[in-house]
Amino acid sequence: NRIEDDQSLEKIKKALIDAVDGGGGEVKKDILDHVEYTVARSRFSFDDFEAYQALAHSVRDRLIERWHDTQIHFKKKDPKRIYFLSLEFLMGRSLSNSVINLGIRDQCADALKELGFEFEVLAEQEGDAALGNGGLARLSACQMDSLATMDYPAWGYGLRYQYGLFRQVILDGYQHEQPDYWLNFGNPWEIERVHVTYPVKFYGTVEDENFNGGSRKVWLPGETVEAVAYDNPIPGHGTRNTITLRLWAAKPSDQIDMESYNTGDYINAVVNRQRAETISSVLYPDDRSYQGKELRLKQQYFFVSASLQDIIRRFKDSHSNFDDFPEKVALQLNDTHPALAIAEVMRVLVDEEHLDWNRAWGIVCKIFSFTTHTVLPEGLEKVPVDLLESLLPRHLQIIYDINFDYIEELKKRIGLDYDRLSRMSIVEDGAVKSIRMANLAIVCSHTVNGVSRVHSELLKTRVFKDFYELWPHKFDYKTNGVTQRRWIVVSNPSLSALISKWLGTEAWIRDVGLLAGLQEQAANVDLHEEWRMVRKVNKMRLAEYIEAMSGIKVSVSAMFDVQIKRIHEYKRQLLNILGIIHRYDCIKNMERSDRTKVVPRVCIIGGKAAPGYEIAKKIIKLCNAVAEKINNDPDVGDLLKLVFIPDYNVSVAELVIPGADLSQHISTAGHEASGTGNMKFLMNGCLLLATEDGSTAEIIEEIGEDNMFLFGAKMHEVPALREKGPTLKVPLQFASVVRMVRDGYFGFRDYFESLCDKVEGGNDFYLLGYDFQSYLEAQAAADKAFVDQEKWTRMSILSTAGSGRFSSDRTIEEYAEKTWGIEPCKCPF
Ligand code: GLS
Repeated sequence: NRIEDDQSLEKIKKALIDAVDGGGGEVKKDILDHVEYTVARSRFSFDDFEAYQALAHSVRDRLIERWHDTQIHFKKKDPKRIYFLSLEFLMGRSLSNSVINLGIRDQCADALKELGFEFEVLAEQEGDAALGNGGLARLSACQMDSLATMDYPAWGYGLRYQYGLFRQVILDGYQHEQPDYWLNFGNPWEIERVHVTYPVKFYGTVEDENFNGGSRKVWLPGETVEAVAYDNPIPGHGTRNTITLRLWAAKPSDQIDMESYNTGDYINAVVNRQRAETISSVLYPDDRSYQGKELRLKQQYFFVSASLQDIIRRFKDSHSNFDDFPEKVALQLNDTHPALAIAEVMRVLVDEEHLDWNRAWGIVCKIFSFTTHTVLPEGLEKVPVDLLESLLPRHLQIIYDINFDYIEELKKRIGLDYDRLSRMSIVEDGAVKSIRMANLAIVCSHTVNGVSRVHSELLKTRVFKDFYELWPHKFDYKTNGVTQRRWIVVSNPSLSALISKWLGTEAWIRDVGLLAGLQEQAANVDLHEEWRMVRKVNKMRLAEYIEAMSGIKVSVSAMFDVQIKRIHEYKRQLLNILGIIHRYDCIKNMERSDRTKVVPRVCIIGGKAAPGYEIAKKIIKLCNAVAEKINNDPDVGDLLKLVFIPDYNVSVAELVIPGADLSQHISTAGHEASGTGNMKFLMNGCLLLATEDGSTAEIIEEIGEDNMFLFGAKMHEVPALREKGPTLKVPLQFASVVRMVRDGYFGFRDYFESLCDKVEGGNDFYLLGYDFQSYLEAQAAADKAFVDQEKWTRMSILSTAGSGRFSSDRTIEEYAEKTWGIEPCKCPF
């Protein structure tokens, strides 16, 4: 879309004159200036990408003004601040979100139109910032949006990975991973702070030193790396407040290793320095499992140390007594990944600020809160002691000291119950002696949060039972939420406009409880008509995307049935695929005359498998193999299609969710800590087909069982069912669809054998066979409801209307009031 013809030139010249005259063309002028001076292209000739860059910089200028004002305001007021420490943030694209939150979406679109560009087209030019794996990371991003919107004095801290989550490429149906060098084309949404740097130290030894007649520990580190800040301003909606997400990048330290230079080994000295940069180079793609890798531990400490130096420096700017620290600072540990922060604060207070141990400990116990996001034992991080000892010798000593005091205290409370003491110890004495990061976080935090009510029950009764019995007051939960700004306003503008029209206000964008007002209109035929129209347009958009990406043509009158999330055995994408095979088989065996009764479906599956997770990769291959068969079977036609959407990420979700009729959240009960995809679909009026797991249990309370399709074993039934092993009854249909896969009906017989073995012969840990019958029944109920479009539309409206509780605004308010003890600090306009 290069502007070269004369007519466009004329337009631009006119726009320039308008701009100089101040004729409402401020944004236009800014865009053109950025084309010329930032992008360094002629203002008479620039393409879509360059226009995007110029627009992004114009928006960034406005963000920076607000951001400065906010920071000055926070400094003046000096409120208690929340520091949100997270190793992962899935921000996705920033342009649309920023202009909407700044309230300049229309202005930008108008300016672009005059320049011959379309806002939507430019928005697509932006890459997807994928500095995280899945739900946990996207949750952090949603929570940042809510913190800014609700005027909380907050900072996010994380790592600026050069390579985000890998790109998934599907070749012959198999997943391949390609590096995502997302910074290739620059990133206008960040500001490099070359002067905000801190040294981070590793390795070395700890020595005793005489001090005040006694002795103290001194860490003599062996390696120093520099952390450089990159600030990402996060604008709130309908407020001037714009907060900071500060991400750290590793750079070689300026401290010159004279030894190497003097030995004449100049090249190696430079290469060694460069190695420092690898610390922030790549995001670990494993979701919920940890392998005790040195680089991972280095990343954790690197971001924790830099963040704490920054936080402590800010505190010391206006305070001299560390006893005031808990009044000014709340530190949120997003999962155990930043748990080293606990040992680091102790180290700084004791070794560098020279507080005595007990005083430092008193402070530590007041500042940390911890949220755990898992129920799976393999999700709980353990760090081998050997690794910690070599990388962070002083921290290991500190953790040992904390553990010693704590175990002594514990003995007084629970007596000499050695089994329990050993379970509760921070140090695990096994084949590989390790530090249990979750235990460290629980012992040292004042609050331990779960992410849904069901999750919290599991924490109290199973995962952290011993701790709950000791400290019931520490345990709480804040059900996750997602931001309606991103998940309705940005991704579904037509629905957003429709909601505002029918509620007669846009106030729901900041006060999502107002969505409940749609309930009373749920039977209104005019609303129904408009609602269906919006949904249809979104489905058309999705259908175009599917065709462009896979060549598969799908009919928008079919039911779009979607399951998009990380591929995991417990999430049971395999159950979905086996259900599709069953549907296919039924259609094939049906009398022609009966086929008219079949509700046409487009089944859409998307998600990445961790690169080393073999079974998950086989599930992707199976999905593609089944799709190949079904989509090329003329006998089935539009009655059934299966599409695997490659490289699922935030931007893809923004496109897929508004176009879904039905979405599946079908984890084996008791395995999904919360789930947040279900909330995004719900807000968009998509009906849920789900098990009663994670946050779904709370969704049921809001919209009622009748407005969704529930199935499957309940959480309390699962252990007994597993006990039954091979004697557990499974329906014939299940055996028959698995047989089709085993027999090579979809090809790749040998390759799929181990996948089939996972769900048969007493190995069916996730109970696919047991749940199959009720799954099919729920699917049949969905078909039946879909035929009755009036009923379906009512259910859809009620889903959106009932989604208010699942806004991250509510979650953040709960954290602010109950856990962090912070107040809004609103920057004047
Ligand atoms: C996760 C859980 O698995 C999800 O259930 C949860 O919704 C999410 C956010 O709390 O956190 N834990 C994790 O390690 N990745 C997740 O998505």
